[in-house]
Amino acid sequence: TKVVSILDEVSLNRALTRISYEIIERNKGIDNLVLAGIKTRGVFIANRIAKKIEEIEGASVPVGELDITLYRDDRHFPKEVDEPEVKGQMFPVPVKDKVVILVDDVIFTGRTIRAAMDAVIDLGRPEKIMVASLTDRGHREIPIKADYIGKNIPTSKSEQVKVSMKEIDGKDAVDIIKP
Ligand code: 3GP
Ligand code: 5GP
Ligand code: MG
Repeated sequence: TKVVSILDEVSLNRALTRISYEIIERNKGIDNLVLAGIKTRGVFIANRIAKKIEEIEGASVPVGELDITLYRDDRHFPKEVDEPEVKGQMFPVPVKDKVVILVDDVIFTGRTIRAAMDAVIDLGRPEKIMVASLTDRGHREIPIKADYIGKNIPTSKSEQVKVSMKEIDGKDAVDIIKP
């Protein structure tokens, strides 16, 4: 295997700063915003974006957590037969009439985001749902797009995107693992 560096600590941080500004700009402020981090690394990313938004705007954005795993969780990597489903959620605020931004580290087939949308809609009717992802590796299997993207990473299906975050991996980085 070969490891190719895509983002280092500095460029990863800049990507999240840009996304934070884009979120504020496109929503004309932060009044109605709720961030929904998708476990595991999506939650760390959501919290970092919330911190940046607070630094920029001087007001806080609530962050909720969605736990979405493949319905068979005895395997680390998915097969076609597995479909992501919601295991749990922790939301500090209602989503009714809010702009809910789903936040994840990697968007790939889009199925995780679809499950996350179902979970959010089950909680109440948001005004709007948007998607922010640190990386987009392509290969969508359903018509879902990300509204805010840190880095587009063209990959083959056999490649893997490795996202490391200080909170659990001890460093900030995005790499491609080539088989
Ligand atoms: P995450 O919980 O931070 O997103 O799915 C468990 C972990 O395995 C994920 O961490 C993710 O980083 C990693 N992973 C790598 N490749 C894949 C993949 O193709 N699908 C899924 N679901 N996870 C992957
Ligand atoms: P999707 O449901 O879009 O296929 O996959 C999205 C979820 O699976 C994300 O939460 C992401 O963490 C994980 N995932 C899919 N592909 C990759 C990958 O190549 N690398 C990493 N790190 N995670 C991935
Ligand atoms: Mg993830």
